[in-house]
Amino acid sequence: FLTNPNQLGVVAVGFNGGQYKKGVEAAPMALIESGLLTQLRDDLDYDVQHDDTVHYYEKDIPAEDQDPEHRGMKKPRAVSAVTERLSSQVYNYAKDGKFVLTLGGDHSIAIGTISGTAKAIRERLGREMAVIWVDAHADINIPETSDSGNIHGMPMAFLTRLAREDRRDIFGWLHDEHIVSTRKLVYIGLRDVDRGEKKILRDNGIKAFSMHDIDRHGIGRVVDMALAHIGNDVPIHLSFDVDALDPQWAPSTGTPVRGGLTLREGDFICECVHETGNLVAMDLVEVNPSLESVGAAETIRAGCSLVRSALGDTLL
Ligand code: HAR
Ligand code: MN
Ligand code: MN
Ligand code: MN
Repeated sequence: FLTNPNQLGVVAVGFNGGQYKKGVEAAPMALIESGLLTQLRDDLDYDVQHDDTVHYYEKDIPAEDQDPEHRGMKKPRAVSAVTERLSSQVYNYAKDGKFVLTLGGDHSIAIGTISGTAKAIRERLGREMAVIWVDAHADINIPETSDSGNIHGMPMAFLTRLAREDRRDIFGWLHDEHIVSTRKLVYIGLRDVDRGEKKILRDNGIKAFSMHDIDRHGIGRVVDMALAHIGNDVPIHLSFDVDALDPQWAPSTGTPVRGGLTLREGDFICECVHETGNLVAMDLVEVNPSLESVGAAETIRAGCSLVRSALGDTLL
């Protein structure tokens, strides 16, 4: 086993500083209040470790006037401080062999989660980890290709070292042990990729399955191809942006894009990744309960379903 069976560490990160819409910080509490952790304990027999508070990390975050733009990035010091602390929190669970579930928050938090598991897996198993990134977006802008300056559109660039910064207070804390190889990254569900990002994907030969590929081959073959690219017996970190789902199933998210995955396709991806036995961590991000108030309950329900699927609920 890559993780101790049924040992689950939960990290709740109510952070919204990687983009500009308020509300995504309330998602961890909304997911927990809807019964997610109780279900994992009672129905799935996980030994769930969670301190029952949502971390806003407010005291770590520099005041806005102390955090001017840098290379066009918005709130770079705030995102760096939060993700640095998150990285060690995730690392501490993962180094003990626990499966780490992180509830976001916007997708900038993946800088913290993935760096933390990558480091723990290197130390504990002497292995490089793979990342499956399920999203409408590639989130691999370098600061210079980003139109928005929002860091939730850049996490994979920092995690692969396609973007780097030496100043410690702006992601300079990311060291070799935190980094993921572009060869070990696979995307599923892409349909809104910026021009600069397409070039980055092409130039670096990064494996990506768009909605077009899913229409052509079906979700079953796409997941098989994605897992084949990663290879057998490679630890996997699944980073699931709820906007990968079609807005019909997940309307309450900051940047919805039509033409996405059905909830069943999303659950299917999670089930297949669970079935490999190699999943070591999962992020669920970009649920924003304050957007599309009628759809909030549905979006939360979809998020819970994805997590349960990744943790083995829906398999017989
Ligand atoms: N690509 C755009 C940008 O960089 C939009 C990114 C939207 N990101 C998320 N996460 N919602 O996937 O600003
Ligand atoms: Mn994303
Ligand atoms: Mn997205
Ligand atoms: Mn853009």
